[in-house]
Amino acid sequence: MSYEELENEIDQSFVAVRYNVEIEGPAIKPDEDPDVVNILPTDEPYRAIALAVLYEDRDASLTNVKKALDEGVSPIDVINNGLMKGMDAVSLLYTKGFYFLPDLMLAGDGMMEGVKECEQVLGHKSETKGTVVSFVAEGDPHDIGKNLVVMFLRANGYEAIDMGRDVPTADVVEAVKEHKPIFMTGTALMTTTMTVFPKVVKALQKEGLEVPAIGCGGGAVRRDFVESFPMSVYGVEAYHAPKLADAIVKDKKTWKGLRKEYSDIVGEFVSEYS
Ligand code: B12
Repeated sequence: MSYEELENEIDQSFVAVRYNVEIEGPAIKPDEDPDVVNILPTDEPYRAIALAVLYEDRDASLTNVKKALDEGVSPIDVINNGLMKGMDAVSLLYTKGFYFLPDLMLAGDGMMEGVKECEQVLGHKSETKGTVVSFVAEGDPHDIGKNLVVMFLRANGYEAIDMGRDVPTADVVEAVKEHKPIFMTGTALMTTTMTVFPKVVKALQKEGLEVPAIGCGGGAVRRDFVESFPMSVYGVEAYHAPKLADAIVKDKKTWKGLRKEYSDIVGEFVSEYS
C-alpha cells in the first residue's frame, strides 16, 4: 500500500479527536483570538506594527516602524498605539497559556527593534536638565518598560543613567552617591521583585541619602503598595517620567506633591489616580 493509499485509509476524524481539534475547535491565528481582537488597533500604521510584535517578526517590526516614521507618524504614537498594543496582545496570549517564554523573548526583541528606531527620531537633547538614575529591581530580568522610561527621559533633555536590569540594591545606593540624581526610576514586573523598592528606600535612608522622588512602576506594581513607603511615587506610563522630573526641577516638587497632583502634572486623566 502506497503512502497516499494509507492516508486515505486513515479515519481523519479520529486523528482530529486525538489532537483535541474537535473539542477545542479549529486552530486560529493569534490575531483572531477574541481577546486579542479587542486589544489590537484597527487603523494603520499601528495595526501592522502591533501584528509584527504579535508574530514575533523583528524584521517586519523594524520595516513597519521605519515606514510609519518616514510618513511622519510621531514616535510616541508608534510606541503607544502600535508596539505596546502588540506587546499587550503577547502578554495576554502568554497569560492564556497559548504563548510561551520563547515567544515573549522574540516578541520583546521585535518591540525593542522598533523602540530603538523611535529613539533615533526622538533624539537626545544636548542641554541636560538634570541627572536621573534608572534601574530594574534586583532579581528582575524584565527591562522593556525601563528602556522606554530611559528613552523618554533622554528625549526630554535628562541625563538618564541606565543601570540595566537585575540591579543589586547596593549598586543603586552607590549610583545615588555618585550621581546625586534629581529623580530616580525603578521598574519591577514581578510580585517577588517589587518588594525591592522599600528596600532601596531603607538602604538610602540608612546611608543618610535622600532623593526628591523615586518613580516606581512596572506590571505588578500598584499605587497603594508604592504609597505604603516614603520617598516614592507610583509611575503609570513611561512617558510620564520626564513630566514628573520636570515638576521636580521646575516646581521643586517632591514625592509628596507628585503623589497629590499626579494627573495635573502629567496633563491627563490617569485612572489609577482618580
Ligand atoms: C516580555 C516578558 C518577559 C521577557 C522579558 C524580556 C525583557 N527584555 O524585558 C522574558 C521572556 C525574559 C520573561 C521572563 C520571565 N517572566 Co515574564 N513577562 C513578560 C511579559 C509578557 C511582558 C512584560 C513587558 O515587557 N511589558 C511591556 C512593558 C512596556 O511594560 P512595563 O515594564 O510594565 O512598563 C510599563 C509601565 O509599567 C510603565 N513603567 C515601568 N516602569 C516605570 C517607571 C516609571 C517612573 C514610570 C513613570 C513608568 C514606568 O511604563 C510602561 C508603559 O509605558 C509579562 C506579562 C505582562 N502582562 O506584563 C510577563 C511577566 C511579567 N513575566 C512573568 C514571569 C513569571 C516570568 C518568569 C519568572 C517566567 C519563568 N517561569 O521563568 C521569567 C523570569 C525569569 C527570571 N530570570 O527571573 C510574570 C510575573 C508574574 C508576577 N506577578 O510576578 C508575568 C506577569 C507573566 C504572567 N502573567 O505570569 N518575561
